[in-house]
Amino acid sequence: MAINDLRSFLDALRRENQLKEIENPVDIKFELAAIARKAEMADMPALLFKNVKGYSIPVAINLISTMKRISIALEIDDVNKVISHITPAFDNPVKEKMVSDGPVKENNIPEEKIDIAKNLPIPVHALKDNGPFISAGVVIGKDPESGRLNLSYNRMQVKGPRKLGIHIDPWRHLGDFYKKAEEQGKPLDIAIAIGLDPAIELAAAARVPYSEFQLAGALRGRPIELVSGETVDVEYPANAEIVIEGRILPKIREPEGPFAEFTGYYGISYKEPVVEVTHIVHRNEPIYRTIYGGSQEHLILGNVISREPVLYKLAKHVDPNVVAVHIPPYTAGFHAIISTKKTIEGLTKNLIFAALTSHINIKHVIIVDDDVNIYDAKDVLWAIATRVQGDKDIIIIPGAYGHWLDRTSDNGITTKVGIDATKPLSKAKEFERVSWKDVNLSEFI
Ligand SMILES: Cc1cc2nc3c(=O)[nH]c(=O)nc-3n(C[C@H](O)[C@H](O)[C@H](O)COP(=O)(O)O)c2cc1C
Ligand SMILES: [Mn+2]
Repeated sequence: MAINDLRSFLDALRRENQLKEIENPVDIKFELAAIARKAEMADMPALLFKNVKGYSIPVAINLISTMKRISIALEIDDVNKVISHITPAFDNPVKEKMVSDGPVKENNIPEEKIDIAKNLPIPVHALKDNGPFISAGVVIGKDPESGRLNLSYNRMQVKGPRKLGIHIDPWRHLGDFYKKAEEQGKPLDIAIAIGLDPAIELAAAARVPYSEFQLAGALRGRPIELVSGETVDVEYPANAEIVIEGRILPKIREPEGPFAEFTGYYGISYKEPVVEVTHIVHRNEPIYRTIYGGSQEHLILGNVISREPVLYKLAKHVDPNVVAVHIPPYTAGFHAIISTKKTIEGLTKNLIFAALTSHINIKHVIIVDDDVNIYDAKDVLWAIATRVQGDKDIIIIPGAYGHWLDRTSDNGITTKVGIDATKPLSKAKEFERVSWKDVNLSEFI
């Protein structure tokens, strides 16, 4: 059956042994996320916590931590085809479809009954996160001028029964809409959609000049169905598990955070806008969805999936013999690794420039030969260990622009480094890798 919501995705993960359902009771504070962290680091399946102490709503996490799970999410049979499936979707948006009703409207919590931390199992994730945060809520806003919709992730700290802090980098589309509303002294209506078709989760992390629902539609090859809000002038997915309606208030800024950042460090506390919650709708037996800060799925969503297609295009442009590219989520998205079938000495250095221009976050580039598995950090480090001479194979470019959250940078001004870990062509014979008979382990062990 086609995947069109969170539950059909969970079914697909279950069928592929990629979901572990946990019946043991867990604490919403620290414990749930700590279990998810250990499980993700140990390459375990996605998790569905069915017994969260004090709540009747289960919590799903680590759903798209790996490319394999993303291939399941997008119903692509070959994990190696994920990036080539996603790339053309960006240029072929599929318009949303309005429907009059949907499962998300099966239940509602009116204003007077809202106490968000009691209504929903919102975890406190890392030990120094400043309280419970909604982290996998896709925020849907509408441009006050053009009326177009926008999707983005914005962490939201629970601050009161109907009050959330919202972290919005001002250059984001949502920041732009909020500025326009604020200039007119008006609040900005939003819907926070939680527990979604993973195509919508993936699209929400991308930056496109049109509604990200249309990118999700392109990924699915059919329009995403939306219903209108009850108390807000914003549309949201008919099949969402839970939607929180509210408005970002004008002219108010309050401290928000810290919260674990994608870099693996704590962010600092910022003065951020505040959301007043007006209404909650949810499906029968809803499922809550969360992402812990700095997780592999946080990185894959924000730093890998939307950047690898650009990296691949630029690398192929410079060197048609490029085999594969990867931005490993475990490097905070700061590394790019490229493998190529080297035929000309020197071109591997040009590949370093290609990677550095693919995204400002790329800080360290590693080029390897095609016998190195770029998805295996051990193999890549081995290539650096055995194929690099520091004086010839490392390029250093100081004073370039990077990400300001890189704590070693000077407000984003950073040093870029390229490592050419390919074998010198002239000595190829001395680099013959040790080879082994091909055996099937399961026949013996
Ligand atoms: C899990 C996750 C959490 C994020 N949290 C925030 C956040 O708190 N504030 C923010 O401005 N961007 C955050 N981002 C980044 C934006 O949501 C993302 O880049 C999105 O594409 C921005 O939307 P826009 O391009 O439509 O402006 C987060 C991304 C992910 C994947
Ligand atoms: Mn956008």
